[in-house]
Amino acid sequence: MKLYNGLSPNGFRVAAFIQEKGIEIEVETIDVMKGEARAEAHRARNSLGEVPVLALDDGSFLSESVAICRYLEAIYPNNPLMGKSPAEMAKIEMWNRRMEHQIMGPCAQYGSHSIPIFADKIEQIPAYAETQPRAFSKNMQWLDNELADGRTFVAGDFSIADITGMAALMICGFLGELNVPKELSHAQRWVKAVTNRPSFSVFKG
Ligand SMILES: N[C@@H](CCC(=O)N[C@@H](CS)C(=O)NCC(=O)O)C(=O)O
Repeated sequence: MKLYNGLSPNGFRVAAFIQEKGIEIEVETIDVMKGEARAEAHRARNSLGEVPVLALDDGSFLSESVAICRYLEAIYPNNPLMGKSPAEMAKIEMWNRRMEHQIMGPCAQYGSHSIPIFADKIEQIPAYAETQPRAFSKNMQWLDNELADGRTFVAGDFSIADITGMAALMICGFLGELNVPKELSHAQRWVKAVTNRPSFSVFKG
């Protein structure tokens, strides 16, 4: 097995997942900001020209960060991050989707519509990018309300859903325009809990 990965939100998700599971996988770095994910060599692994991609031992390639995590969870069941019982698995899936759409979404949209390298990939609308910090704050308010029951992590025990939220926080730090409002004490408690985990620094060496 070999992981083709690079500094990026979805790359973070898989890198942090691997660290949290306590497993080791050979990694080849793809420099996303230099456009290496779109090079022919990488498109042969993923026709969408994106990371992360996991090369399996049978010679095939698996892309999509959550699919890669699902595979790793199945072959390395220790330190489960995607739930054990059917109800836990479904709730974590629900929360992962929520964190992806509500929290990571505005960060990713802001980046996609404002970072020059993505102009080749999508039709950038700068005015749309400008709306995303407001969408992020609004959705953080929603998360704050959800966490008002005092729980530390979004879906019970620490899970892939928190990792997806951490990926959003990583982009926020990089972009500097999206912030978790200081007065949202429950959301801030979650931010503190997840950013204190060693896996939050997975890309900082
Ligand atoms: N749905 C995919 C999205 C993968 C994706 O968007 N990858 C981005 C980084 S977050 C990428 O490799 N972009 C390369 C490029 O646009 O050149 C996943 O979850 O893995």
